[in-house]
Amino acid sequence: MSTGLLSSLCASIFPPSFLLILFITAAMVFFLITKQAAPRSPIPSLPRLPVLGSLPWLGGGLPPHLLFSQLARRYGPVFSVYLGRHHTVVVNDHRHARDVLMHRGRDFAGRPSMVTTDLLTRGGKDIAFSDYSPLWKCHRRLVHDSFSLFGEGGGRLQDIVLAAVDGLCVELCSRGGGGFDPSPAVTRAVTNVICTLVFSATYRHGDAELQEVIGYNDGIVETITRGGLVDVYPWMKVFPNRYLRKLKACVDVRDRLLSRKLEEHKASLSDADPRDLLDALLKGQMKSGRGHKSLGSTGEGITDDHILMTAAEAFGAGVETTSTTLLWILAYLLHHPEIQERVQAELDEQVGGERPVGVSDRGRLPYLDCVINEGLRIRPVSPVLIPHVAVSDSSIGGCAVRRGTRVLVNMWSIHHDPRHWDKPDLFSPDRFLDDHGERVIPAYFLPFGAGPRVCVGESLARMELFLFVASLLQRISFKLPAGEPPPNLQGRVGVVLQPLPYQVAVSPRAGWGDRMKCEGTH
Ligand code: STR
Repeated sequence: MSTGLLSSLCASIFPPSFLLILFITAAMVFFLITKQAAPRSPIPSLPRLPVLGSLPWLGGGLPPHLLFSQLARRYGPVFSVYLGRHHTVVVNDHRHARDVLMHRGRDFAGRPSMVTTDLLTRGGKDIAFSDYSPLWKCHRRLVHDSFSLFGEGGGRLQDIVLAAVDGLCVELCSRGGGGFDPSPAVTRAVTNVICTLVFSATYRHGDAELQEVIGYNDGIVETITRGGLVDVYPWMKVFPNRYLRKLKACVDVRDRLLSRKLEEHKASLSDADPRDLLDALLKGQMKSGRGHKSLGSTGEGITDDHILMTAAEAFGAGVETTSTTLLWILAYLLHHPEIQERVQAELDEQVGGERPVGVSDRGRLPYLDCVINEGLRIRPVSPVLIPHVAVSDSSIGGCAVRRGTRVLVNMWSIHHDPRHWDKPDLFSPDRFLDDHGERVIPAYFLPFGAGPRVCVGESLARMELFLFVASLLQRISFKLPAGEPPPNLQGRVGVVLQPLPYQVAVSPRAGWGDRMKCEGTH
């Protein structure tokens, strides 16, 4: 039958308007069916070779966050690369990041198993690197609840931090107006806070055990950074690797020290309030019932290994991140003395110099809060967060993503997106204040991540940063030493994004100078 005959036959049976409606309806049904069946255009992907993956196209020597930001300009905000044989989606804008972290947070809450972190965490008995599982959720809740004990209400953290800040101020002032690198003193103070928080130890300057803690931590940081290639190509672990060897040695020292502390705590545990994080974890472990059968697939609950790895991670995470953020903020204040003066004016007006700053002052010090936020925005310590893994088939921005795909969230590009931040490379705390001088937290500011994997120490970290910055600036002014260039702000990527070493000169502020001199002579 010819089409001409068919159409004249149809036209004689159905009126033309009916045919038109039928056609439109059929087209709509077809469109809806095909839209559901096939995802929208797939995620743009870099080329790849067998074994090497996309490595040849990832050259140029740029650190990952900058490289990905550059690739996003060419491939769009979401693209995929093969890191070795691992299909990895890289997300560079806040809308898709919120999809991954929050809206579909559970789908993407997995973690890859990596050679270095498995070694660091006894195969994922920690919080940050452990894969998503019912046991992990229970472990995370326990850590969260234990942290809360030292949080806002308790005031314990405040006492611990203020004691460490006192020591830090004395140490900084004893170096006087000449130039020096503030990093060792800041790291020591922050390490001391974590030692007190985790196992109630407070160390004096030069204490052998404190040096041991700082030593193994430095070793882990260095070796994780340099030995990381085995994480991309796990088969490389068959070759001798001096970084992996050193990492193992440092982890051994760490575990010996922490096991000793754990045993001491077990022996002296009482019904009284927990003295520190180890006590809180041990009590929580007892309450949740050791060896709780319904939890893990292996049938075991929170074990001593979990407690040990939590303590170890609290160290690593608590020291590296906080000291690095403090050093970034200080570096930017050296570039912007007018911002330092404005924070100090706010402190003088709201707190004065007669008493220490407390957590309860936070509401009265909005500008100081903005300075901290701006530091966290412009130099996020974890510029591409920790890799996520899809634990089930899911999607990002409507594009299908298969289970097992790794996802990197490039927080750097989100925090420097010119569509959301005016002059993103400028340190400008005012962007966190609205027209009425009230604090605002934009949706595209996520320095601690978000969703099920959000940093478990966030509120602890924020409180600690607040107390450190406030107390330091209340008592001390920081200046560039005469003839020194301002700090290099480019940063160096290790386990966290760190500032390059720089020099600072300090002078005690009015009211504190005399006190410092007395204390400093001890
Ligand atoms: C630093 C070195 C160390 O001794 C232990 C750890 C384990 C936790 C890591 C930490 C590291 C680096 C910063 C991390 C942290 C977990 C969360 C934090 C990666 C390797 C960030 O996401 C910034």
